[in-house]
Amino acid sequence: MGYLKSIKCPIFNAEGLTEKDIPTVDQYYIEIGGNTDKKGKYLYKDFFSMFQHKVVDSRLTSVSRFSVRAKWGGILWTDFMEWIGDVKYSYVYFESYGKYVTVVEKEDLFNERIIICNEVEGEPLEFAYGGPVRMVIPNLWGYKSCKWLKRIYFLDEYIVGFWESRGYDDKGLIEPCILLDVNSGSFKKIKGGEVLDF
Ligand SMILES: Nc1nc2c(c(=O)[nH]1)N[C@H]1C(S)=C(S)[C@@H](COP(=O)(O)O)O[C@H]1N2
Ligand SMILES: [Mo]
Repeated sequence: MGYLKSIKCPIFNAEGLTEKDIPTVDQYYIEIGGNTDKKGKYLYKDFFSMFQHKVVDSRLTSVSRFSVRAKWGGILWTDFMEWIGDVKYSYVYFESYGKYVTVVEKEDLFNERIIICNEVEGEPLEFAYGGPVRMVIPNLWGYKSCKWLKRIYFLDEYIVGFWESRGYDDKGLIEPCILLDVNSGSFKKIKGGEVLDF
């Protein structure tokens, strides 16, 4: 059992995806698109071999009032953007292997802990938590962190995402509230913005 499951981290799966709906790791690809000359489909292995593996300690915090801390491993967004190079965009579009879409504003993508994640606490990211590949954007509500990641597009215009079309805020900034700290099992008060620690 992986770390997240062992601490009973909630599992969100709005599109009702099952393991059969996603390709096996040797056929899994990530598609880069939009305003970039790096556009194309990259097989999982080829994609991850282009970057150094890094680990960040951060929290995924859901508008449904929980926050979970973990060591997330994968490709730092800053490293990814360095490879992308010169690109003009205002938004980044993330789409899953299901019907899940979410779009993030450029200014919210400079956080150094944003990661294209394929590992949690040294183990491969489990299917239930978005494996083999998901986004972890700790400075925004969890609905901006797309699981079962398939597409990353650099866009000029905003597209309304899955939860955003159902009333969730388009920017997704974390607001002050009281929530469950999944790691300790206790309720904590947060002051808004990235939850760095309690
Ligand atoms: N593809 C996909 N990504 C998703 C979701 C989803 O339903 N489908 N739920 C989002 C929401 S609302 C949150 S809080 C986090 C939850 O991540 P977890 O299921 O690993 O706890 O994933 C986000 N990414
Ligand atoms: Mo969420």
